[in-house]
Amino acid sequence: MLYHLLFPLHTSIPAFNVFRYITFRTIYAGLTALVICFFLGPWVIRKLRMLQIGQYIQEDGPASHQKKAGTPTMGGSLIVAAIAISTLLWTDLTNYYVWILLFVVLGYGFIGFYDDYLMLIKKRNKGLSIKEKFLWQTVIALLAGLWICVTPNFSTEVTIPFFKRISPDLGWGYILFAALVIVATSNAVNLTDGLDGLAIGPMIIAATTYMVFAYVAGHARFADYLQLNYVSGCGEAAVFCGALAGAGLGFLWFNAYPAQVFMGDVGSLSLGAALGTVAVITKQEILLVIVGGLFVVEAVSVILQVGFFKMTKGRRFFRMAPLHHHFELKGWPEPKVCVRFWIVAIFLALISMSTLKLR
Ligand code: 57M
Repeated sequence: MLYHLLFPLHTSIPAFNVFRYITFRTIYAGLTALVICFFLGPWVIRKLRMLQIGQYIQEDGPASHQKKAGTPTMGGSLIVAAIAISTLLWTDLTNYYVWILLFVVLGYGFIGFYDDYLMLIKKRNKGLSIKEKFLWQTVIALLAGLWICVTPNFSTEVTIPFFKRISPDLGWGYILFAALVIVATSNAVNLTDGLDGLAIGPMIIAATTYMVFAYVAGHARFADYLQLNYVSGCGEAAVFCGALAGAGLGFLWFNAYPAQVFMGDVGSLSLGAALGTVAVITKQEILLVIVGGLFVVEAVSVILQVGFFKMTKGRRFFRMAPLHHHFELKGWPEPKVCVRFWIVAIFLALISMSTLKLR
């Protein structure tokens, strides 16, 4: 909005020329989202407390989690609002990708919100059933996939990291592929969100990484130089990533150990879906396995644990899944697990950045 309101004035106020630049708008999108979370955070936490939207803690989890009972949850509503407001303020609103990203964040935010609402307010034990949640996640992801595919000049080829000459064209099958990436990322982030700061830290790191990829892929000359798939207009996704990273940092202020608020499904489902969508739009879909490697490892730990449990009729591969619980039960204090997982996420982000040169 600011871009549309202020950039046209650059003929009389030359300083407003700066609104043209994606880099400038990305920085300010980040700062705006951060400031929104920072200032509204205490108010949101107070409201959630007043409404008694406190976390119920399962008894079979690590004992250290019992003291977290009653911590306000659904703080993800603040993240979603901060991302949406900042994106609306700083992006070029004629850009298709901006609307696709907003559609996904708000759509998944709504599913998560409804799930949290059933669980906490209506006190229905488990919220939406797994089938219901999966169905709505798939519907939104398929619509987003279709929208992406019909965006002018969008290529349905898949980029394989490190192999610039191999890029299979999926044609209309790309819609299914995009939906798979979005749904899987959303659920992987949801599984990771089990310790203070554990999901939001790697989310900030992944958003920052994709901010770079979106900027480069949307810049014809840089994309050509780095031999990336050029995606006309995807530079605006960098501004969105700025908002994502900024909102994440603002939320982390309150979610850092010991957390004053949890994000709830409204946060974890929407953030994961946003990340998946950015990966698709920037045409770095498979690279997400490295950028979001930590989320992948957490999800795989659950698959392994459940598979092993069923095959061996009750034996466990890890002390408890997802993986962060395994380390907690080994005696690592919660902040140590969290910071070490962040270090792994930074390591993976750097490896993924190296694919800009290694190909
Ligand atoms: C949600 N939710 C957290 C909070 C957060 C199939 C199975 C592996 C599914 C899995 C599951 O349900 N995962 C998805 C995980 C919960 O956090 C809430 O949920 C939101 C995210 N959706 O925002 O509102 C708890 O996590 C802790 N937490 C923090 N700090 C935070 O910033 O400490 C969350 C955010 C909170 C709080 O304690 O209550 C969760 O873990 O429930 N299920 C599990 O993860 C369960 N694992 C399990 O059953 N493992 C089995 C195998 C056979 C599947 C095993 O290993 O034996 C674990 N979760 C719990 N207890 N609570 C283990 C048992």
